[in-house]
Order: sequence, then structure tokens, then C-alpha cells
Amino acid sequence: MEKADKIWMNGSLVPWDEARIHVLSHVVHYGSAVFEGIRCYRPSSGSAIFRLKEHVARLFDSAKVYRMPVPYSRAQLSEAILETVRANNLESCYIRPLIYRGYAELGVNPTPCPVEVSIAVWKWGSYLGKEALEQGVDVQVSSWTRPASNSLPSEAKAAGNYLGAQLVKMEAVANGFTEGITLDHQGFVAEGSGENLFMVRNGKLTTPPLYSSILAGITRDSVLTLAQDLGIPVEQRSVQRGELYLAEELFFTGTAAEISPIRTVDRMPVGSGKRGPVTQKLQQAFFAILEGKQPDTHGWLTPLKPR
Ligand code: PPE
Repeated sequence: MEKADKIWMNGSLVPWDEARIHVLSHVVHYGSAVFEGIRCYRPSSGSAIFRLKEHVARLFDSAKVYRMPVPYSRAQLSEAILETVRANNLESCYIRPLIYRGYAELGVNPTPCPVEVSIAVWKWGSYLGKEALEQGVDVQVSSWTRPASNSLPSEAKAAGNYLGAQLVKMEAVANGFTEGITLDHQGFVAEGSGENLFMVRNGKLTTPPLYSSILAGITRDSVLTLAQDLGIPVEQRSVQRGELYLAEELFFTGTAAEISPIRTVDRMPVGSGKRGPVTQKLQQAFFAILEGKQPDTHGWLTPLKPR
């Protein structure tokens, strides 16, 4: 990864190489952390953070599920995120706030350990490969099941969830694919290891519902909103595995992945095997806002420098 300058740790900005924790911190042993992935874009009006409020809200929700008392308010953490981006002089970047259980005691019970917070930013280009946004990616249906919410709550973006995600991703890569799609515990389509999934079928934009054990993606929400703006019919409903092979279009959404078309599933072409028209329309609408070519009518962008 490309180093940036400063990392915010528990209230102060420290040099990148000095942002360290003790190896006996609770998080290292038991995955006891929650986090966010946020992007800062550079429209012509100046750098701005995409949906900061919603990301900070989800971070606090994740912390609540894991009974972590966050030692800052939402407003303080939002300000700290802005401060960290400014301090690193990056016009556009990926932002990773992390709330974790630190060093005090070991043993599964995390409550004796302090709740600590860090915010790092760095340049993160295309998540699924250089050509992904235009050419699309090749995926498989994973042999791993997405845990149900009463095993690992998918509502929380918790570090431990990503052990399952790693199994999905490593299996996919070992088999020559870019990503894997998981099914939920009932066998319905859930999501990718780090992305939500959309399908176009019979001209309708369809995405699995939150009760398919998915993360409530903020890009997913943005795409649903943009589809409504564009007059594209949308539905959230359980999606069967077989529908993936019959879809006219499939694409992933996520902060890192943005809107990435899927060109094959289990080596079968999706639709024409090329990025489809609905995917392209939604990409255009999405990036037009991020690049400042269309007005930010939904109030999604928080400028780094107050206007
Ligand atoms: N599902 C999962 C499991 C997931 O991790 C993400 C984000 C999403 C859906 C999409 O959510 P949103 O970013 O709010 O639209 N994955 C983050 C981390 C990826 C990583 O490899 O790390 C991200 O995109 O930032």
C-alpha cells in the first residue's frame, strides 16, 4: 500500500510508521474491532467526503452491537476524519476509521480492554483490478455460506466478519476468479466478500434484501436512490442462485469497488458478457456526482474545507 503521512490515534495525529499497538491487544487475538471504509473524492469544487454522516452512523451502530463504548461523539469522529484527510494533503483517498479493543487483559471477554480509535487514509485505486469498472470481473458462487445474523450480525461491519470474507476471496482467487458471491444460510444470494450485489432481470434492478445477511451497504443505498432518480424500476427481494445465470446484468457495489460490472459467473457469460446499459447508466450517474458534473442533490458530499 502507498503510505500517507499521518494517522489519527486516540485524539492525535502521529507519523504513519509510529501508529502501533501492542501485540497482546484484544483485537489481535479475537478480531474485536469494527471499522468503516469511506472515500474522499475530488470534484471541481474541492475535495469532499462521500456520505460521511451515514458511514459514521454505521460505525457507531457496529460498535453498539459489540458493546463498545466509543470515547468520542459522532460529531467528534466526523471532525477527526476531516482533520485526518486534510493533514495528509491527499485530494482523493480511501479512509479507514477503526474502533478496537486494546491492551489490558486477554481472554474472550473484551470488556476489561480499552476501546481505542484510529483513522488512516491512503490512496486506493480500483479494488477489483484496473479494468474492472469497464470490462467487468469474473466471479464464482462461493462454497462458503454467509453467516446468518444470529451467528455473526451482518448489520455490524466487524473485523471478525472478514475471516469468512477471506475464505471466500482466497477460494475465488485460487480458482482463477476475481471474487466470490456467497449465499445466505437459506441458500439465497447474499453478497460478495466486500461488496453488495445487484442484478438486472426482465429490465428490473433487483438486489437481495437486508435479511439475506448482507451488510447494509451505503453504495447500495446510493444506487437504489439513483435508480429511482433515473426511473429504473427497483426491487429488494430474495434472489435465487439460478437467477444469477439468467441475469441480463450483474454488478457489485461498495466503497472500495464502487460500481463494478460482473461479466461471468461460474464461467458463464452474464447477458452479453459485457458491461450492460443499466450498469453503465448507474455508473455515469454515480461518478457525475462524485466528479461534480451533476449537482449533489441528495447532499452526499461533505467538503473538506467548509464553503
Ligand atoms: N458488503 C461487505 C461484506 C462489505 O465489506 C462492503 C464494503 C459492502 C458490502 C459495501 O458497503 P459500502 O461500502 O457501504 O457500500 N467493503 C469495504 C471493505 C473492503 C475491504 O477489502 O476492506 C469497502 O468497500 O470499503
